[in-house]
Amino acid sequence: MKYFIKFVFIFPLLLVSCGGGGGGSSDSDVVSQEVSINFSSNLTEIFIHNKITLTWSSYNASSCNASGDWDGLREVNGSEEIIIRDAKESTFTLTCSSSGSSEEINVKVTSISPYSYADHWNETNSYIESLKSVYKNPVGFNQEEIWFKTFTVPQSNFLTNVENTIINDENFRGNVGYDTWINVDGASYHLNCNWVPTKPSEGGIKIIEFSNGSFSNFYYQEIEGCNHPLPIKNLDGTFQIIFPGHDEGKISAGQSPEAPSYIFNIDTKEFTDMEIILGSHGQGIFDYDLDGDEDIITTGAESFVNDLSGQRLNCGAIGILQNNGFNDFNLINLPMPDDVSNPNPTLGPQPNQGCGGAMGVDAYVKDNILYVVYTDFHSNLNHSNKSWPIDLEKNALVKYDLSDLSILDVIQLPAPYVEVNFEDLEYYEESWKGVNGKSHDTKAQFLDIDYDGDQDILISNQSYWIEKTSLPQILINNEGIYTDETATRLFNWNIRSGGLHQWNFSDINGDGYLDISTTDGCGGVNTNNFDLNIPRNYGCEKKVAINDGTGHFIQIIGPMEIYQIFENNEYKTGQLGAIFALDNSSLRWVYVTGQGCSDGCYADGNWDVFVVTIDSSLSTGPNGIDPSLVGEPEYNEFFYLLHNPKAKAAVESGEYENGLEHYIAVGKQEGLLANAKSLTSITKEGYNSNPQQSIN
Ligand SMILES: [Ca+2]
Ligand SMILES: [Ca+2]
Ligand SMILES: [Ca+2]
Ligand SMILES: [Ca+2]
Repeated sequence: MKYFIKFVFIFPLLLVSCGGGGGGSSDSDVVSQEVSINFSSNLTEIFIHNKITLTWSSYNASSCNASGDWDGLREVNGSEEIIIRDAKESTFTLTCSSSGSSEEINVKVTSISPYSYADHWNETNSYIESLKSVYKNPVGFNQEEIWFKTFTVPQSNFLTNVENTIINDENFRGNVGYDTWINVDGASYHLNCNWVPTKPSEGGIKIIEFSNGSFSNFYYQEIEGCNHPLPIKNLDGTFQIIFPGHDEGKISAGQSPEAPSYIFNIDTKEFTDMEIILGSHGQGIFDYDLDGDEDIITTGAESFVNDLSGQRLNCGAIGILQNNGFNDFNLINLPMPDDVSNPNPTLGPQPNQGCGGAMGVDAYVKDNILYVVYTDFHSNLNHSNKSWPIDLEKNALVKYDLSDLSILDVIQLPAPYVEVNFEDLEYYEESWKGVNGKSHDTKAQFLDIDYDGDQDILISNQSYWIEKTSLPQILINNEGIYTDETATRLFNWNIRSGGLHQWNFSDINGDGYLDISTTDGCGGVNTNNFDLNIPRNYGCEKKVAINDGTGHFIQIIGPMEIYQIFENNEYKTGQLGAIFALDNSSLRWVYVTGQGCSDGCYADGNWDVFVVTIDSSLSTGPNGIDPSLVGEPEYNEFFYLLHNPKAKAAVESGEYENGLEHYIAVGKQEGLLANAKSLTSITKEGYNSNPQQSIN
């Protein structure tokens, strides 16, 4: 749009006499010497902080004057660049005159603010305050208003559409299982698998396919049980999607929680029983033999590690599934420290005989050493003279010689965050003493999250006592010494959510640094013992948090944004929870619930597929906006506010509405750092599987 409002003032023509002298008159030429102006702006609508160029030329004018939103004398012809800082309609007036004529033109330019803020802080804060009022221990990390206001993506940016699908399995449900996704050839596959509490062999695999952003297929396979889909990448760029067997539903029936593993063929869309029986509670993806084909390390490769009933007397519970091609895996048993096989299992547990175990595991290989992190680590409980003593209930890092898998070193990791920092934790049950401990540590991952060149470790800590918590413990590697920096690295972070068995790393805001998306159920805030009016969706473990580039994470999207409650979309028990995917920079969540079904019931074949999207891709400015809209493409709001305390103070005092406004006004001139790029190096080549470590 262009606004040209032209005011032309016509003065009576002046008769100009010339020639002749004396008092005599002579014929005069009457020449039109009216002043006229051309005056325009190259842009008439801009985002604030952007530049316009005003250009003008005049005829017959002896001078020009600017007024309105600029002022002062101007040349009779010229151009000028102007940056408009505020959101408003500006009027630039140019008046050019000669002694007898004048013209004035107004040019109008509209400048708009790109900022929009989440408006549910008061609601969120009331939940935080309610929890604080009844809980003895912290309810979250760094939950101040500034972090919520300046980063949370507004609920109004989310759109929910509903599709329908048919699933003929009366036992279909979402728990207990976790999820991830994979993007292949323009399609993305939202992946989930589950087992069902107290019900043996009633699990399912769900794969929801989107093709070019549209819902296209739902693939479903009834299985005994599984809890983590594992998409692994081959050297040639193809993927295999593995669903390792795991069925805790069998425990209540007195059975071992093992189940067959499945593989999904993306080309044929077929599921195949891999004929590998596992009790795979926790796993990691890594390249064991450095051949470019990703391999898997898993717990429960012989039996379920929590099964200390005396059934499992020989060792080999930790397995590496070495990838030799599609559905072609070689199982390598990995010894744990102080494992001693029982030569005659029929005799039962014997002193100094038996095996260790773990609930979560991850690995990487460097310089012919295999590094393995074990959570809920326990070496042989019958061993009286251990070679590798580690305190009970701690997590551990074990180094193996890659050539013969002999143990080189065992390092005790810092205790789970909650065990060190929280009061009055209780054991979930007696059998966890000495084994899982008070914190059930379900997942581990090696990742260089602070981009300093060494592998840091994330461990999921879950505690199930009255003040149920879950959080990703962050252990930063300083020259081989691991330090717990959880509390100073998580922001706008609720820990009173469901469990935390799974997260994924991908670059959600397009700055090259890996961000985290967490996922688990919606068991959520434990309000059974208190009269708290907190909606169930607040307690869902569905977070998206961005990395500042040095390993700090701030939640920008959580369950209150994803699960927007409206009629017929109330949160329902048993539904398939929101599965996140990042697909060509667009974010999407999919969840499935029974059509016309109220809480706790199951649909008769007819299911609603809820598809939640955001109306734009996310970037590094305030609330996920693109900072190039205000002319600062490299700017990172989280980095800036976190690392420049005076900028944060200026925003908290209300002097600036966000860090970016402070940067533009004063910070840039003062040389304040606006991102981590000069401090860290990103090696995208090191990112492998999608999405576990992906740059999309
Ligand atoms: Ca390999
Ligand atoms: Ca533990
Ligand atoms: Ca590091
Ligand atoms: Ca990022």
